[in-house]
Amino acid sequence: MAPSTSGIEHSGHPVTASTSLPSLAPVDWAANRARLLGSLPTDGLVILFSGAPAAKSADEDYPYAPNRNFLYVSGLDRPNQVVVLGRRGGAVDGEVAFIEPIDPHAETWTGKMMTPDEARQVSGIEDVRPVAGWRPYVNRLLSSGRWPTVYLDLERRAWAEPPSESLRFAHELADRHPGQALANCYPMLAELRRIKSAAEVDRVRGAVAHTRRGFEAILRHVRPGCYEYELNGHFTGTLLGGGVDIAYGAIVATGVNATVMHYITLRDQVGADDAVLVDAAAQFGYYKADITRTFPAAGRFTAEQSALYDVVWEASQEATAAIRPGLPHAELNRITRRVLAKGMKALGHMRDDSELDQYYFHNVSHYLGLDTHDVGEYRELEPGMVLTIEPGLYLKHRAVGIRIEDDIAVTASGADILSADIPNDRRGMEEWLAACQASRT
Ligand SMILES: [Mn+2]
Repeated sequence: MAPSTSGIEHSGHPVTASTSLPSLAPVDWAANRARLLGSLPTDGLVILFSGAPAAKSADEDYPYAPNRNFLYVSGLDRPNQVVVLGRRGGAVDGEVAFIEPIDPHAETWTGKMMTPDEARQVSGIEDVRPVAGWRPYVNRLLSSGRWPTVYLDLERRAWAEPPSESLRFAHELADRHPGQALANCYPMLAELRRIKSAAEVDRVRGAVAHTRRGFEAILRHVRPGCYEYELNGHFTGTLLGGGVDIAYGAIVATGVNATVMHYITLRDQVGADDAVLVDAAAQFGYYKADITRTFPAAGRFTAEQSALYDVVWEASQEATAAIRPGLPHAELNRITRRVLAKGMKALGHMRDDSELDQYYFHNVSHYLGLDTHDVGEYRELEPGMVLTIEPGLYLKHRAVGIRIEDDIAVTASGADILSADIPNDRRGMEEWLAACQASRT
């Protein structure tokens, strides 16, 4: 059964949004399940968890975000959901979604819960049961001895990370079924998520379109003397006010603050000669954009900012032009470094290429998708990958940081620049800024 887009999918935007805005492309979650099961080395059960909100303080939780690997195989996005998938003879043999049963009392306090029918429609999984039943269900299957391996998403980014639901269950499983083979399906999920379907690419494209509107709100309101948090407010307000979620906490960094990679303080006042760097984006149906633009607070870049901007822009152009299937991902950074070093030497900021590390110290590209820094190993580019190109130069002693970040899908013949509608060259940026300021009411 094909997953529905009938407004049931709670993906962070109203399906009835303005017609000028993109509509939500339906992702075939069932196909993702089939691909995952097909990529497993042995038959068995895959058990994935949506997760639960983390406690913040007193009776308050942090905002809930569904586990992205769970979402990828189900489209489901509510807390305390579990999906159990069976693979036998290399093919799908049994799919069950366990969800919280409707609780009228809970609905009075926190709103409507997902019904079994909604879960079926979103996920394409026909067998939907109350979540309390998932352990007995798995126990029954494992007791039959017919499922050689249990696969869990045992992603672990840091040794000290708090244990995930999967890890806690791995311990339970070893206790209850000590002979049962256990394996980690995270590497297979990460491998699959590298390559996006057309619908997934369209969701990123939609996120980019919403992001553009957020940037326009910033460009309408920026002026010397305004505060970084005001600009963030205009960006966030435009997105949230349109029913669209933000992808990550925005970086709005004026002057020297733009040389801090993850500047999130956002308290400073924009100076008259400042270049303002904004790294901000929307997410659309859980797929994220990741866009950075740098613009002059007073409308025109200074001569020094202009020269640096053009070097960064040239790097972005050359790296983007190189994108094609088969190119080693690391080559993008080599191209970037070559262009940036050449430009910095020509401007007299550097004498030797080795000095570039003082002014450019991140990678030029990462995958983009359900996560901002999307998962998967970096190898040769393949059609269906979505990645960023984001060269930058950061001169603390000159109080200027410039980055240009675009989102690009790799196609069979080269690159589809998803953010092509957002001006990124120096003149285009100044003209866009002027047009936005002129439309200010
Ligand atoms: Mn990025």
